[in-house]
Amino acid sequence: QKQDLKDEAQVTGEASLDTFAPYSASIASSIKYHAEFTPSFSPDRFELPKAFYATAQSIRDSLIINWNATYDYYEKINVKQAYYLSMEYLQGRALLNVIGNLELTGAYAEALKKLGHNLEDIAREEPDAALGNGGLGRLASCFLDSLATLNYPAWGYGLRYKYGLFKQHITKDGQEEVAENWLEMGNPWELMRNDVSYPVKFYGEVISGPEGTKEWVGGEDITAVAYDVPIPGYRTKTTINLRLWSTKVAPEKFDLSAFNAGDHAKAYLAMKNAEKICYILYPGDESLEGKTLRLKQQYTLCSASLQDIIARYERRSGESVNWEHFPEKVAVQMNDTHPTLCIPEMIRILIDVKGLNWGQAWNITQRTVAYTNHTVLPEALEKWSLELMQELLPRHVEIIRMIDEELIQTIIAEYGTEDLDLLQEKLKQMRILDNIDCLKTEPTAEEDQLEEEDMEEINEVPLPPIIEPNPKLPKMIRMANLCVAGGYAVNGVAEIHSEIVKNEVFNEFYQLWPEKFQNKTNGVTPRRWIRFCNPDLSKIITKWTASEDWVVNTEKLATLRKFADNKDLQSEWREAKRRNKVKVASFLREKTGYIINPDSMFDVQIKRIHEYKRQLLNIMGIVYRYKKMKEMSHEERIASFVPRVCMFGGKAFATYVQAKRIVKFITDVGNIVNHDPEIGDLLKVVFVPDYNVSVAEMLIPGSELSQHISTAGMEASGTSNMKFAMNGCILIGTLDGANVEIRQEVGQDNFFLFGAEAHEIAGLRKQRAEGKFVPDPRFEEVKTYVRTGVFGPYNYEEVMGSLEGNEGYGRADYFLVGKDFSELHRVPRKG
Ligand code: GL9
Repeated sequence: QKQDLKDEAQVTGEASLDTFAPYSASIASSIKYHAEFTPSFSPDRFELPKAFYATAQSIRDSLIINWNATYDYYEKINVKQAYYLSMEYLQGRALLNVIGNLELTGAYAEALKKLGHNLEDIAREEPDAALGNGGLGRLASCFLDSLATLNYPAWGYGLRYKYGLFKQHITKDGQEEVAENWLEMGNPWELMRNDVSYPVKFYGEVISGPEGTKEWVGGEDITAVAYDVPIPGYRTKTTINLRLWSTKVAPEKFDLSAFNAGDHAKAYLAMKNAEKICYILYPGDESLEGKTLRLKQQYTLCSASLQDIIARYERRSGESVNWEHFPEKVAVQMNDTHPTLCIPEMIRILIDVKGLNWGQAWNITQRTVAYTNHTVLPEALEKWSLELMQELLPRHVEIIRMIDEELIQTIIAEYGTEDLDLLQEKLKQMRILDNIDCLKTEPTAEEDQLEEEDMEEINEVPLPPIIEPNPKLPKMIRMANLCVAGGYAVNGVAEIHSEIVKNEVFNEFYQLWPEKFQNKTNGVTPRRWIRFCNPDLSKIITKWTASEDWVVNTEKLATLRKFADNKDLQSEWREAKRRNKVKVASFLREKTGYIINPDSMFDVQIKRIHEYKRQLLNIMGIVYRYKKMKEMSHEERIASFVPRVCMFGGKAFATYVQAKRIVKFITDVGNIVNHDPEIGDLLKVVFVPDYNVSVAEMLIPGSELSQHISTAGMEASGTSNMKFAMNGCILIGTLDGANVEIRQEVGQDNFFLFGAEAHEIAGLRKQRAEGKFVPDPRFEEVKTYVRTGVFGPYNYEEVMGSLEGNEGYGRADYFLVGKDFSELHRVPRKG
């Protein structure tokens, strides 16, 4: 009965002091204990930020207990484990999630009250852990929460960047990037494992041993050290692990004699070289130094994680290690192509360290690894220069060559050599090595080991036709092709995207291995994205569905359907939305100084700033609306428009010049519109600075209309679309990514659909390029208006020009803003 009471209090959030008394007293004393005995701050005052750190440390004890129990259990039953390898995790804050998952929110609120603090203030003190750029990283974090909640034996592996995604300041010049030192005051959620570290090698050379064995020697050795972040599930003891690697110099590499001789710089060099690998998330890779660092990061993640996974497999196997059974105990999922080096690294360890032969290692790897594709943008499909890879990872290049050779043989076996043109075309599309001769000039390592008669058999397979490499073009390694060839499964992240993956991006591979291709539509954790970020709505859902089951099983939300017309539900729903909007208004006032009316419609577009996501389409529509308002009398305006606040949030990649111009354009429009006395509350345009996970948790519950308006076919899935839908917000969008499935689920009447469809895009671009497309006159009107300088002295020529066929502005309206604009202009009427 006590448990029931506690649950009830959790749900309503209106628990009396009595309910939590037994818990809150011990929690308060634990917090006080940590403030005193885990000291990272002076002893005298119990204030922020110290109060946050002590609070986090107090709950960490429970996490450790559950982490250990989960680990011991998996160890004992020797379960098959899934490993998610990702260069990015966009975790956000942890405190409310941890205490919420452990169902201790009310107890913590009480305990902190006793100590003179407020839980919300304490929670706000935590810096966002932003080890990711956007949707791809946030997806990884949502998966971890869901895996723990559903009791899956799974771990995440990643890198512990010292600086996460930059902080965004909005100045008069637009976006400015500032380093994000999230670890400055320490990270209470991580457990450093001094006893879990692995050597990672770069450069050096490969020497052949007597029996065809290979040894990779010399070069630069660093050490990767494990930091574990416990990931608790909701209402379960299961606490899984996010293992993040940090890099340091291998102990024997610190040059003590150089230091003693006074050459301090030399002595530090090795140390700095090792440490800088984990300095920042996504170092700019335009320079060779940047590229090298990024490749070192990727290899560090793959090498350390695989050594760890393989060591665990051996330990759990006990006396008899049978490598054939490895895929029955281990699955490695690659989050995009960033961890592709897992494939050659697994093969390297199995052959060079564990003594398996090529056939065994290649087969085991292919049964263990799988790949998720997250984008169809050609510029995002990773390629690495052979030269750089050869220098940094010479042994891996040998292995990649052998995989390429295997693939060539498969292609020849499939298509034969009769139709040479066909074969050439297939090889050109599918090979891993691009612009590199595929003639087997030397016997491969495996062939070296073969008996003569086996060799004869191999020689019966005709040699592939020669495609002369073009010496003027760079020799490249295509990582996605390596993933498809090396893995047992390839998935897209929404139905429409997976179709594009099969029918366009990897069509040749789909024809060869249709069975590998799958769809796994993205998802988001309903704990963070409803239950904890929107407690008011959660109470309503729980009340009307008469259970809390929806928190772990979102299908239960459908129960609400039968009450959709119920007036009481509707008014409760509206009140909750209004309270969330008031919070948004006060947040915006604090961050931007703009005062907005919570009774306006809140229209929100929050996501990375990218041309394909078309923030430009949205702002051009807003400018049109503004111009029409200005042309009307006061009475007409009031009668014609619903008061609306248009919010934008998102970061532009630091070197993406056009995206930064768009940020500047939006803020300039806001600057004029928001100070226009004729317009008043009818229209406000607000750019929310420094958009991150925590900002999303606040904005989404208070939104009414959200924009998901990418050029059809270009947004693989999107995940904020799901979060908005879950918080009772209407979507406006194109038939792209997961919008398609959301629209099916919520019904056509609850989704504002517009824009060209994916299958029309290529044709429309062609028309556009041939000058056959006549833009909507209203679109021309907006461009002309912007060019008059109404929004200030900034030169918008590059932005407007990109929407036209003008020379010098790149691809003329490649994203078809001018095409879809005509469907967006419609002015909503009252009623
Ligand atoms: C992305 C896609 O663009 C999104 O549509 C998708 O929802 C997510 C998760 O699958 O992956 N791919 C990608 O490279 N990013 C995505 O958001 N980019 C960033 O994370 C910055």
